[in-house]
Amino acid sequence: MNNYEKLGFDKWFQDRIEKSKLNEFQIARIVSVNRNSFIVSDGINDIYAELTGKFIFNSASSMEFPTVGDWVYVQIFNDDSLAIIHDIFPRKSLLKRKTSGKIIEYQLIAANIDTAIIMQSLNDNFNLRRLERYLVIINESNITPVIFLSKSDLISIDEIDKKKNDIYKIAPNIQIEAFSNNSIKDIELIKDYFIPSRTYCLIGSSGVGKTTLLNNLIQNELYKTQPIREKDGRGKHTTTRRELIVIENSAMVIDNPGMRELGIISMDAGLDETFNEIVELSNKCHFKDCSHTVENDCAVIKAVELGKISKERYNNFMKVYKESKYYEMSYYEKKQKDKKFGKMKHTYIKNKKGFSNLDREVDD
Ligand SMILES: Nc1nc2c(ncn2[C@@H]2O[C@H](COP(=O)(O)OP(=O)(O)OP(=O)(O)O)[C@@H](O)[C@H]2O)c(=O)[nH]1
Ligand SMILES: [Mg+2]
Ligand SMILES: [Zn+2]
Repeated sequence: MNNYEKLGFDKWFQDRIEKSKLNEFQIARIVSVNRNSFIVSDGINDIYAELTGKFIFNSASSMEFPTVGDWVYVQIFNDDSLAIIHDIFPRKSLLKRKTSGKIIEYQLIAANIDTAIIMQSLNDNFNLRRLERYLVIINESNITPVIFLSKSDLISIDEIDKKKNDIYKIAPNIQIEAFSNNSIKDIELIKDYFIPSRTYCLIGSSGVGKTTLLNNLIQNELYKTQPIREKDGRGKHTTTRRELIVIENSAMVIDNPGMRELGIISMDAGLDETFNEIVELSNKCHFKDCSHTVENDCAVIKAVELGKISKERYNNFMKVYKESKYYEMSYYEKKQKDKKFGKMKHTYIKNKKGFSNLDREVDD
């Protein structure tokens, strides 16, 4: 295995190399982002990097800028002390979230992640509804989700089993690991879980123990952790930036700051997968734009009444569904939007060479 392959440059990326670029450029992976500067790795060295002016000028939206985990073409100068980023590889996967506020804007979390580890602490952060929201985001990103339940030292085995069962009810095929960061034995077991050259991303609320796990995996207190506030049991947002870290067995882990709120992107793939049986049923509703609340002949409500779908699951679905932008729009608005979307896309492509902020609508 060469150094690139070790860093995760697998067949998927090899098939997408633009051979002519290799005359001029080298390949590297973004390991951290700091406003407009980056650290890239070629598998041996970490190198400070910046974008070319052309790249900045030609990028119409934040989605086109490199993020942690991206593969890029670079030119390296001065004995590995500076790299210039010329272009970016297609992304195998992209984890992003909608930022708060009315305008649809995205914050990129990480690119080219194989597995996202959703972490909740068993004692006070466990929440099925939040879990479902994370699952929606991950499922629409082409990434495998797994669930790590931390702080198992703080509750009984019976309680752990019950919580696991509750998760299986909403996500029957998901892998769940309960563990304690304070147990050497647990950490040894958790380590086996990480496969060399794959990229993992830790996500979950502040204070659940993401960075503590990372420190355990690299057997070093390299990264800062902090006790949670006594008063409300919440974390303090100790981690403030994203970074790709190669752990002992050469798997890669991206730590993340705890996320306060998650924006659901739209009524698409993620919601479909997370609430698969409900979305399928909704095709059988009498009204095409059924809100599944008061309508006669609503297949979803019927299934709830017959006990085929639990009341809880229905409620969770409705909460997420209502937050999806699509739901809030009237039928008329939806039609207008679809039309406008077609037009916008057109203008966008035309304007792409210049600087345009139409990308917001187009990405929606
Ligand atoms: N009892 C117990 N405490 C833990 C465990 N894991 C982490 N902690 C403690 O929880 C606190 C928060 O841990 P962090 O690793 O900083 O949490 P984080 O998820 O990285 O938080 P942010 O960086 O703010 O997103 C620290 O005081 C840890 O020592 C665990 O398994 N059991
Ligand atoms: Mg942290
Ligand atoms: Zn319905």
